[in-house]
Amino acid sequence: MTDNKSCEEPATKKIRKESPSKAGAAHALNDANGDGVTYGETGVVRKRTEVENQVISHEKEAENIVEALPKDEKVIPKVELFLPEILKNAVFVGHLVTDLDSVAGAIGAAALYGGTPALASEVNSETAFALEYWGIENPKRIEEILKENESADICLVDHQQTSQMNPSIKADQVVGVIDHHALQSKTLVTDKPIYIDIRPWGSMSSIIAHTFLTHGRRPAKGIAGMLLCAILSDTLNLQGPTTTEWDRLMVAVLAEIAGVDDIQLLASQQFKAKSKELATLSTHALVNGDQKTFSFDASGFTGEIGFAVVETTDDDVILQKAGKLIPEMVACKKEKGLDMIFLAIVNIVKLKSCLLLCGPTEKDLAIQAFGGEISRHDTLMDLGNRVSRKKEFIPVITRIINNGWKRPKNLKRGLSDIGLQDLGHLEVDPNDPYGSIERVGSTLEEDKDEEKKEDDEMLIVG
Ligand SMILES: [Mn+2]
Repeated sequence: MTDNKSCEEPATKKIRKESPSKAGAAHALNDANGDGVTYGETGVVRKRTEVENQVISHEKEAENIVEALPKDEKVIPKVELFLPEILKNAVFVGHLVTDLDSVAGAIGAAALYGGTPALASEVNSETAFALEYWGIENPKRIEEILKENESADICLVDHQQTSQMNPSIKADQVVGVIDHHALQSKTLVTDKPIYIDIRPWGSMSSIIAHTFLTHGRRPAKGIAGMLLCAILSDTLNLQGPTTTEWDRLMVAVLAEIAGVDDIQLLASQQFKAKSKELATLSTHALVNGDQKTFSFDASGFTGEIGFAVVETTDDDVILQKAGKLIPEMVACKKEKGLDMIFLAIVNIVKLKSCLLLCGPTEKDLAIQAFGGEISRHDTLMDLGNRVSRKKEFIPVITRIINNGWKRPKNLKRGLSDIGLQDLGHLEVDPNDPYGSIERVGSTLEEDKDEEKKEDDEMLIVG
C-alpha cells in the first residue's frame, strides 16, 4: 500500500513498436526510461533495481531463447524422448516448512516431466500470493496423495536431506532428486540408482526453467510465472549471495514468457506478501527486500539514498530485531556505496510508521524532514501517520534536500565509521529449509542482548 500500481512507475504498459508479439519484459522497462525511473511528482530519480537491471541486460539473450521456443507449450518435440522415464507419473514434492521454490519447483517439474505436484506442508503467505497471482491451483498435500496410492514414485525437489522430508515418504519410493542444496550428513541414501539433478544455482526453480528450455519446451504462462516468483524469492530479487548468471538469465526468460511488464512491481508485491510472516525473514531480507535507491543532485547534497520499507501488522516483532537491523543497514549502505539509508516500518493496520536511523547524518535529515519523536538511543523516529514512501517519505526528503540541506559537519561518527572488511559476509544458513541469508563475521554487532531487550521494551510505541 505504500506504493500502489496506479502511481508506481509510469509508462510500463507502453505499446511496443518493434515486436508486438513479445511479452517484452525488458522492452517495457526500457520504454519506461533510461537508467532510472522518475518517481512520483517530485521529479526525483529512483535508480533501477538489481532485478530491473538484470532483465534489461539479458534482453537479447532472453528474447532469442523465447522466440526459438514453439509457440504452443503442448508441442512435444522429439527430444522429449530423452526425458527420464523414471520420473514419468512421479509425485514431485518439496521440503517441510515449505516455501515458494519448493512449491513452484514441484508444479514446474510435474508439468515438465509429467506427474503430480504435492505440498510437504501448508503454503506460506508468499506462496499463496504467487499461486493466486498466476491462477494456479493449490497442489494437494503429499499425505493425501499417498493415502490414495501408498507406493507412488516420489521425486524430491528443493531438498535431499531426510530431516527435511515429509515423514509420510519412505526412502525406497524416492526415484529422483532435483535440488540446489549442499549434500550434507542427512542426504538421502538409496538402494537403487535414482535420477539426480543437483546444480549450485540460486533456486531449484531455475533448474526446472532451464530444463524446459534445453528440451525446447515453453512452460505455460502460469507455470513460468510461478518459477519466476520462486527465483525472485530464493535469490531475494537476484541480490542474494547464491545468485548465479543462470538465475539472472532464467528471470529474464520467464518474465518474457509470463508477460511481466513491471518486474519490480511484481517483486514488491511479492515481498509484501512475504512480510506477512515477518518472523521468517532475516535481517538481510528486511533491509533489502523492498529497498529503492534515490539519486540527488542539489546545492547542499549530491548522492544516493536507499529507502527500504517493511509493511507489518505487528511492529513489535520487527522492533525486537532493531538491534540487528541497524548494523545490517550500515553494512548495506557500505556495500552499495550509498550516502544514507533509511528503513521505514509501516504498520498497515494502525496506518502509522516509524523510521530506523542508522547514523547521525540520517538522524539530522530525518529531523529536518519529519521532526518526529526520537527514541532507542537516537535510532528510532516516530513518523506518525505517514505511510507512503512514494507520497509521504520521499517527497518530504526531496524538498528538504532541494531546499539546501547539508550534511552536518563534525558529527560524532556512528557505526558507519567502519571499514568494508569489518562488515562480514552474507551466508546461507545450511540448516534452514528457507535458506535464509544472514551476515556472518561482522564487527558491527550492536548492543549486548540484555541491553537490547531493555531498549526494545522502551521503544514499543503504542
Ligand atoms: Mn530453494
